[in-house]
Amino acid sequence: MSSSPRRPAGLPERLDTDDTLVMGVLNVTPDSFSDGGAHDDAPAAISHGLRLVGQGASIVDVGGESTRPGAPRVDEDEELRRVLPVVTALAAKDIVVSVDTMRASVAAASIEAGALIVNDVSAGRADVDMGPEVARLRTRLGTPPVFIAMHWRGHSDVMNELAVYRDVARDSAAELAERLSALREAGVEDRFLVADPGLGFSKTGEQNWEVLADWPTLSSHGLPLLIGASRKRFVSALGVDRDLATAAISAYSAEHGAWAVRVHDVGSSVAAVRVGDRLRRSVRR
Ligand code: PMM
Repeated sequence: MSSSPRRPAGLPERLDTDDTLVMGVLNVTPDSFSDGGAHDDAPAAISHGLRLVGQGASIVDVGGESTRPGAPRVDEDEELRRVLPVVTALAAKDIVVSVDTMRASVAAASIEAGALIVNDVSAGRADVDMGPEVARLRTRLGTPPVFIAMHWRGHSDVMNELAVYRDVARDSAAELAERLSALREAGVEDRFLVADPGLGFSKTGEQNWEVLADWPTLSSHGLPLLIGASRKRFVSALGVDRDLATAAISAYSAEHGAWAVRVHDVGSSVAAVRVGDRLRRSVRR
């Protein structure tokens, strides 16, 4: 459906597949709305990460700062304390780890600890050093890290007030395109970039559905795409099992050619992306 590259450079060969990948969420935070802080200590978080891989996750996304609407920021030392032992242990098992952070210093320390991907929900807006730092970094595989750049308008304490658009799909894609240009100017190469529409970030329930429904606009960046709908309010608001509803969005995303989906419940989305992949291959273009 889209002619965008299917996947970024810089990852192990086993991820060189046309199948949509499943990224498992590992929030190492006491205030995460998703897991209630159940993994706020390294051993529990590490075993949860291994469980995600066992269920079929190709990537584990480790985050030490909640981005839940209204959440306060954590300081840098605390963020490092939460993520580094987990990144180190999972990377030592040759697991592909991404670090979900808005801080260049945390990105750098995590790449040093073995992560291969920097997932910055602010796409370099929260920390001006992020773009140049990621361009400079080299992973344990000897390449720059993959950089996931998401559409973002502001920190969690204010983001719900910022959900004002003329046309949410087009406006948010245009804003992300500006960020992508800034990152390229900072030296991040296109082949390491992934775009993410930022579902649930400064968008009302209805606006999230409008963004997701407009796949041509969503995929207009000419980059691999990551979709993160898992357990978000607009999904829970359907009033059905939020992981099954997330899996349905995973099938839709795979059918449209997403590179990866970011989910909490890996098993259901692994099955769902297989259906989406299978359909995509049989669609007459
Ligand atoms: N959503 C959350 C956190 N990080 N990263 C990317 N790239 N895309 C997302 O949609 C995204 C993200 C918030 O969800 P969580 O608190 O359940 O992890």
